[in-house]
Amino acid sequence: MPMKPKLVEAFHAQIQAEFQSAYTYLGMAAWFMENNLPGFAQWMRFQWEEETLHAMKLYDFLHNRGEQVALRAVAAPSKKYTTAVNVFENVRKHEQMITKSINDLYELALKEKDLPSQIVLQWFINEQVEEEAQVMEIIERLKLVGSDGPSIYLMDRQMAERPAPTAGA
Ligand code: OFO
Repeated sequence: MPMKPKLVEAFHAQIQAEFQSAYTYLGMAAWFMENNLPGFAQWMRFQWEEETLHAMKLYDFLHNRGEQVALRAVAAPSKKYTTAVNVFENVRKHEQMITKSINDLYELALKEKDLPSQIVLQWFINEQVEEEAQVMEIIERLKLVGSDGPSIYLMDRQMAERPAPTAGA
């Protein structure tokens, strides 16, 4: 069954938002590299991959529904960060915005009575809960560590242990 044009448009906007997330996190990976925190940089690179997988999940969904995929431009990410906590505060703000856009998209799928869209978006609703919780945990740990060099070094090594994302992530 074809999707309503308004819903397709909203999916296009969400694909753009996921690619924007990916690009933003790739910019943050570069900042961490430049600030001698390779573990955090690796974590961000995996986050870039994960966001790309999110975008592709929506991309494939539209294609499987017989709809066209219209890719939109993504903006250059900011690199004006001050500290690791500041980077993750920006991630938190960004993810809260993404959560809102996923929730709005789900509301629209409900309104349009599009059941397959609702199901695919339920996965994203759960994912956003996880993403926000994960970022909050990192912020809390960073605040605990403060400016203690050896603790930052240790945390950087732990961040590097994050496994590579998979399509189900
Ligand atoms: Fe796609 O979850 Fe973050 O943005």
